Amino acid sequence: EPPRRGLGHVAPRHDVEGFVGSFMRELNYGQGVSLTRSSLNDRYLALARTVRHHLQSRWMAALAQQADDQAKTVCYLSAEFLLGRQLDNAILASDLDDVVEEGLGQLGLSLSTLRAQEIEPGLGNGGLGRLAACFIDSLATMSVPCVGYGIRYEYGIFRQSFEDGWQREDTDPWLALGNPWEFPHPEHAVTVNFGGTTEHYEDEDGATRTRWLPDWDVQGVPYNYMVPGFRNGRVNTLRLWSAKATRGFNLNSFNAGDYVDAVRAETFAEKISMVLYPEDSTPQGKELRLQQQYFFVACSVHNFINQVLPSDFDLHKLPDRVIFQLNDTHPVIAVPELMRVLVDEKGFDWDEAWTITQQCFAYTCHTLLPEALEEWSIELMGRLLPRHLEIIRRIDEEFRAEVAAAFPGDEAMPRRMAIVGDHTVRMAHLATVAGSKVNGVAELHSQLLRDKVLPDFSALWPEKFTNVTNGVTPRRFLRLANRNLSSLITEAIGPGWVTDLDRLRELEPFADDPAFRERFREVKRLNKATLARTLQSRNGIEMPTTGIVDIMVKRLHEYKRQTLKVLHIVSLYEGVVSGRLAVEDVTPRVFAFGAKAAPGYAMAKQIIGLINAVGATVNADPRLDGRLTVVFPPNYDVTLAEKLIPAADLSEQISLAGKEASGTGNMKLALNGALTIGTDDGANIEIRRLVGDENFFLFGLLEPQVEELLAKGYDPASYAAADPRLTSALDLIASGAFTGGDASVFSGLVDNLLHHDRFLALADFSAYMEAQDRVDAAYADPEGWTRSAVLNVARCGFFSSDRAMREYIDKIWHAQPVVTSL
Ligand code: 26M
Repeated sequence: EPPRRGLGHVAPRHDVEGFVGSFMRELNYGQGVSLTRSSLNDRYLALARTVRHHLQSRWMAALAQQADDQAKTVCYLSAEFLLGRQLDNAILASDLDDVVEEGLGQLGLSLSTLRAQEIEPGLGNGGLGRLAACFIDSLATMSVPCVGYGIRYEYGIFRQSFEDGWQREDTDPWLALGNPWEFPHPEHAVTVNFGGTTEHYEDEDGATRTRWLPDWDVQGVPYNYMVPGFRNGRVNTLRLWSAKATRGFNLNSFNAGDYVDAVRAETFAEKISMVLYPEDSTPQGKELRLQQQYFFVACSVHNFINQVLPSDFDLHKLPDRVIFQLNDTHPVIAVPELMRVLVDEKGFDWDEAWTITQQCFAYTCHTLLPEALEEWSIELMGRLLPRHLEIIRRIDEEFRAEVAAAFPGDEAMPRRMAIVGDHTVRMAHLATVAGSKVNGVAELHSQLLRDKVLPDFSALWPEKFTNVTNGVTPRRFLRLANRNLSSLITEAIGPGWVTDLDRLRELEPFADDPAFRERFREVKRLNKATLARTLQSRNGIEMPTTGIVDIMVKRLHEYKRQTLKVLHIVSLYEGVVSGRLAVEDVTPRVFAFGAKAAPGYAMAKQIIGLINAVGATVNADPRLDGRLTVVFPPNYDVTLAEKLIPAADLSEQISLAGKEASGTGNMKLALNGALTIGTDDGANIEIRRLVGDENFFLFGLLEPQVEELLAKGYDPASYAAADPRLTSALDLIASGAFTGGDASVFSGLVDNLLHHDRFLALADFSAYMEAQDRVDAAYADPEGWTRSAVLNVARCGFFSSDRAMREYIDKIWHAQPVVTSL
């Protein structure tokens, strides 16, 4: 039925009175409670729904317009979207800050109390998932049509707590109190097939075709989320899929009519979207994980082709209307899926379908660690997705023939480059062969990707490889997370930086203005005080607010080298207790860690135990005069990041050169005025180039030196022997000084460092200590330090995810912004 007037919806009132009325209606009729009897959660839900109305009205307009525009849509396929809390972002995007503050005030409610009630959707592990969230924010702000496609995990990343300093994991029932931000559409559920066999048959024209005779299926129910642009009237969609058992669950291997088995089958199907896998490297090849990947990708491809595009759309023109961006290899099964849809379902010739498919995909790689490259066993792939395996084999055969033709006589080449290996399907190879473009996420990473990870492919198709350095959204990570600094910046240069971050350059002259610098320091002091209050109420942690706030927040991984940070702390501690260092000479510092370890990663969990053990000892030792404090709040997440980052003076980015693809926390910290102590790795390199050597503390081996050292044979013990501070620090840990005298607790960890040390922590120790001395010296000059900090802010506009999206659009997607009428 056509709408009777206008756009078919009413817009909510954008004033205090309208807000209060709407809020009270949501409370009374949405939640069914009076204001006086309402719980905190009632009030939060009513507020969220009230704010939501303002976005919904624009959302409906944007969707209507998109259909008219026939614009190219970016379909961002990602197994993870680490969104963070939604309320503040929605208020900011719809320019309701003042209205909400004032309206709640009239009702005697406080926004800060209500916002604390929101549980963040932790639908990602770390960098890759958070990047996806930043990208869709930027695309909405730039009015580029985009659908984010992913999984609505019932349980997000695990909740971390510490028991005697050891990590413990609990589930994350983030949906338990209700989710006001999602719109389920069970009427648009998509059927996803699994298992069974394939069958060849002759069609009416006598052509041989294939059909898949699957064994079981599940339904994918879409849940839509609004992705609002910053005050531009644009709202894009994030569509997350939830698995639901098919009505009259069709699992042939179960006995028909067996009621109890049927119910068991239901939980079997719904397991698919139950939980996020908590590994962010070293994939385990688990069957359920492959089910997740195919599940969301099949739903997404089907949704775009059959539900988003008009029903009469000519699929030969598909590349004009869509680009599927593969966020790492996790969604790469979309490639054979699109081939299957075009060839088996829509009747395309193979070659025609392949030409279309290749234009519709592009692939972003996020790693360099060989153990992180996904491979699936052929046996599993054949059992779960028999038709897809056939398609992959044909792609592989044709590709190997192409390689053989391009490099005649080189027999090793087609074997090395094969998609289907002896026992596994190599997903990165499939993504590279299928994608129109392949990109790394920082300059060094893209170069190493070409030279080290996929050298044969870059020889064959040099023009396929490109770089887009990552970025972060300035809305969430500066404007919202650091309101104090945002106000100061806006006072100085106006508000335009929020959507044009290069304009932060205009701050440069203020670095030389002593009054501005004093105000900048005041901002840091306020942010430190806020952090201290947060840690106190969140975890009962006592955090001093003077001295350097030195922050290392990221997943726990050996290559990121949290151990190197610990060795620095232990060495300072050992220096004071042994009398080598006078306590008055120790610069006061708060060392703040945030890190989750994958539950199965034993060494990472040991390192967490070590950080906590060292922290407990150091914090309690009166000989340090309170100058060194270790804080390690459990369960680092986006919400906590938003408190830690604005308070930071020093950003620790100390991965072994050549291992961190990019890093994005490094960008967030620099943008918030922290100076970086870092290696020549990932986006650190670009940060240093932009902010200037004199405003960055560089240390450590360069990537080629790492290669060289490993090639000639690395002996970590010799480095320990050569630096007495390192010997003493390792001895102190090994002695049991941090474990009540029990020397056995960390002996494995220390042995590993002395005899293996895969990531060369000991080789970089002396250089790191020397760089930390430079940090202390610089901090002793507050004016010089602040000048550097201001210049870090002024020169990091490049790291906006708006810029990253601009580059994807120009180099890879060739999409266009659409004009939205407010
Ligand atoms: C794979 C298989 C099974 C279970 C989980 C995974 C998996 C999940 C996430 C593997 C890797 C995952 O993420 C990798 C990641 O976060 N990489 C980071 O990406 C960031 C954004 O590009 C970069 O800034 C970081 O340097 C890079 O480590």
